[in-house]
Amino acid sequence: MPQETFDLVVAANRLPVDRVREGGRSVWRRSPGGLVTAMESVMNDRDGAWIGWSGVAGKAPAPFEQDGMHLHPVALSAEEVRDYYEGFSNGSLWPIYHDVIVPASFKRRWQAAYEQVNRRFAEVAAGLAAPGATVWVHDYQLQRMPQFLRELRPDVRIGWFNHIPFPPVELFMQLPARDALLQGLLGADFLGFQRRADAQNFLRACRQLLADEQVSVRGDVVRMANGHETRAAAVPISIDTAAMTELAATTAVQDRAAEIRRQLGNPTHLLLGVDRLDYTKGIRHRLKAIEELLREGQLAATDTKLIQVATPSRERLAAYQQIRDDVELTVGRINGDHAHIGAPAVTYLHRSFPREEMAALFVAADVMVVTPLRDGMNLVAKEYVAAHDDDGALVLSEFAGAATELKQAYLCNPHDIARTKQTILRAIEATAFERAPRMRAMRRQVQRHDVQHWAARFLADLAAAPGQP
Ligand code: ADQ
Repeated sequence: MPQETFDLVVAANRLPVDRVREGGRSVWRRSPGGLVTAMESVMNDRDGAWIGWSGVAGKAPAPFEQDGMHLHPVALSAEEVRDYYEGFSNGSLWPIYHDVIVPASFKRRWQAAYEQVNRRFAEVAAGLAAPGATVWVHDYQLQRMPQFLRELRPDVRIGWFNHIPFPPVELFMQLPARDALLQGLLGADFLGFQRRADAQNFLRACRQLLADEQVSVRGDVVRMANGHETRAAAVPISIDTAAMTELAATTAVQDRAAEIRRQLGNPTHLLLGVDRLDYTKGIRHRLKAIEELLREGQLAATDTKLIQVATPSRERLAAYQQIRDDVELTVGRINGDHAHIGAPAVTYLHRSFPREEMAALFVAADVMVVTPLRDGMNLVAKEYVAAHDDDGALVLSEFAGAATELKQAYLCNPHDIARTKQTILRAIEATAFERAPRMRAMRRQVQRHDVQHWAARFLADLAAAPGQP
């Protein structure tokens, strides 16, 4: 029997579901997050399939349906998880694409596995795409896939979206696979980036590194020797704003927010940090600023509290074990110096929470502190703006993609601890009169530019891209 084909195929490293145990048996549960919500509505409209890794090494489970989406698992062996995912994706690409906050490592074995897995994704997509279908590829783990897919299926429209920054050419050049990565992406018709600066970095890399390949760049379009054209532009991602605002307004979430504040002794100022425990997120810099403010007496632990949620992430990699140790040591020291019995200065939570609890935290916090050293976008900043009322404040790093959109935030350079301290103090001390217009302007921005708008714009740009000669 011929395989069923689809008009829209989404490819991402992970499927939008996790395998969890429920009542003694193993079931699939939809992973949280705006991307899944956004793609779900697009996919239901267009009868789409999603291909990705299930999260478990070994044989791939059979295709299945979940929430109206056709899910097609791609198998990864344990070695491929080590070499393609932990190695090339997170040991080579992730540091280079985030300003080399930690040094990048390169291994030829990793590069070979990356090629192999990207080729497999392309083969699965080629088998599932209907004639003339649209294939939407996601993120830095799949940069070789567009070229492989174009070779197999010249008839399909291929788009790729980069969730993380695209580095300046001086850093990108360090990658031994640099030409292959660019050629891989040029298999697509349209490339979406978080910021204009990211698209510009990509175009500059093509101009500088592929000149000998008869590749020419005009405006935001790259033309290959065979005439195929690829357009690169900014399409900033967002959140399901209406859903977050609605959830935050429910009695259950409002009551829980009040309870959180009560449990902390009703502090005058409640600060909040929410990040994946990643060295790019600037958690150490944030803690250092707050520790100094407490030590100098500019903040008092009796009336100012910080909740830091640090979601477990990539725990098998040494750099992630290191950042966890550093953060936990610092939290321990701050509490040792400033906590009172039953009243920690920093409440540190190293686990995942349901959406309702996250919303309650956003509602409860007077000041949201988002201080990445480099971040593609940062959805947490947008979630806070959507969830909190007018009497809130967002401290936001200039190095988060969100800073180009949320201009009314209290912007800071997290490397500059002295100024970051001043910015945090300003946000804490701001009057309701100063805060309200900033919060309203930012909320309007995320209402107008929500994740549904993002997905529609990406697909429209992909459909309109020049593509084949
Ligand atoms: P991430 O680096 O994962 O994403 P981010 O944009 O902050 O970062 O998104 C994290 C999401 O996870 C948010 O929706 C947040 O609410 C949720 N979350 C965090 N901690 C949680 C916890 N403990 N429990 C439950 N939920 C939690 C990458 C890029 C970003 C880019 C996104 C989307 O690194 O720059 O914004 O993709 O493109």
